[in-house]
Amino acid sequence: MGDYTKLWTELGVNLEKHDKLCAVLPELYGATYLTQENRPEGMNYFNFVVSEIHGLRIQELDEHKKSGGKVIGTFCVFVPDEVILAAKAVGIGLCAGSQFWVEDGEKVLPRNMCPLIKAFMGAKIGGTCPYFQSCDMVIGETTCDGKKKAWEILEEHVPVHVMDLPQMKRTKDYSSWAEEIKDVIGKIEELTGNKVTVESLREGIKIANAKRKALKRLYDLRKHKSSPISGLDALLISQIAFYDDPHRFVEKLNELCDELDERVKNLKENGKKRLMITGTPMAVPNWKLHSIIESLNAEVVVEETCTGTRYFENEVSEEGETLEDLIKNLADRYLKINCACFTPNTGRIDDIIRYSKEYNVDGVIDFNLSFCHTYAVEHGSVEKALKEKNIPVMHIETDYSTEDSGQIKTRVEAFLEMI
Ligand code: BJ8
Repeated sequence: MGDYTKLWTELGVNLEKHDKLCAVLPELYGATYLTQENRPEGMNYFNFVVSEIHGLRIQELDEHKKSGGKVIGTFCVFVPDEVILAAKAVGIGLCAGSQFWVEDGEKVLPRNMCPLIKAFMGAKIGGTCPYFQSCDMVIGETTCDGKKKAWEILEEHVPVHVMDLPQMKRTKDYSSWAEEIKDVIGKIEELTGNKVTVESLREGIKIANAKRKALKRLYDLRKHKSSPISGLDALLISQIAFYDDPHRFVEKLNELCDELDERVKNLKENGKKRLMITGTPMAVPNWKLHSIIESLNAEVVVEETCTGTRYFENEVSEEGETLEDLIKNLADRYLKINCACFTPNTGRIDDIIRYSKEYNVDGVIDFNLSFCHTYAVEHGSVEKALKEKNIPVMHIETDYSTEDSGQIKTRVEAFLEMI
């Protein structure tokens, strides 16, 4: 990575602390990713993105801001990217996946809280995330209790708009979610000075759909036995989708998929167990579970998570003549996401069963970030439904630290022997 000290200083990054973060990542990435054998050539682009994670992309955001554009941070796949794109702003997913940020987060949040929330909060209050520092506004949502209350603290550091996500899926909830989308459009228009029109929103929908199509293409390739790409690499691509330039991302991912299309023609079965991961998201650089699994005789072939299928399943209809029509299309698509913050949430169980067949999995690991109660409670229903279909399942609850890695490895090994 080049020297971005001037840029980071302008953004108010805590340079001393940030240096420590920058020292950890290359080592972790090298050990986790660059030791994999037979990686597709197309992964070189994604290697490059990681090598410049706090450099080139931040510079792009800076150039966008200097030419009058705005940057908006988000934390949940319910926040519609389409409206951010329609207002010519740049959306950045800010969910944080490193233990590095947890300590600062714990200065203002209880320790017995989900690491994802502690990490994004720590990234902001410690001033160690240039993406966060680049944001003119962040959009939160009322999903889980932890995030809901975290916005109140975050507001002291950056302007926050909170979308009130319904927690049921009745007809009136669809209308209220459409109203929330209208409200956020107003907020974004105010921030950017750009009007969201039928044309610009339709364009935003097209861009977001292209990203979904490319991710779906990648995931469909993973259905091959054996998968032409490791779970680790697929996870990385999903994580990068949240902050890379969407046009470039789609182009590079489609190039990679072209290469994988060729690969699958000569693929031989590698004898590895095929696993699905379900549950809570894995924000960059949380590669812990995939790395453990793929160090054994197994491969992750699908993630039913928000850094997986929940991010790209179901496109938004581009049909409609009015803004109202397009907003309704957005509300309809977004409320198809099956997050455990909804009650009931039987759609998620149906998804898991469907994916287990489509991806031909030998077993499922239900992954739970510590203290994420909604997913922990839902584990019972996930387990019951999978057992009824004779699909082996195990529950892993963990955080971002590496202290329990040995223990998790032993448990996964035993699970693999059992299946
Ligand atoms: S749609 S999963 S991205 S809320 S922060 S709920 S892990 S305790 S991230 Fe999520 Fe949107 Fe749902 Fe997806 Fe649990 Fe942690 Fe809360 Fe979390």
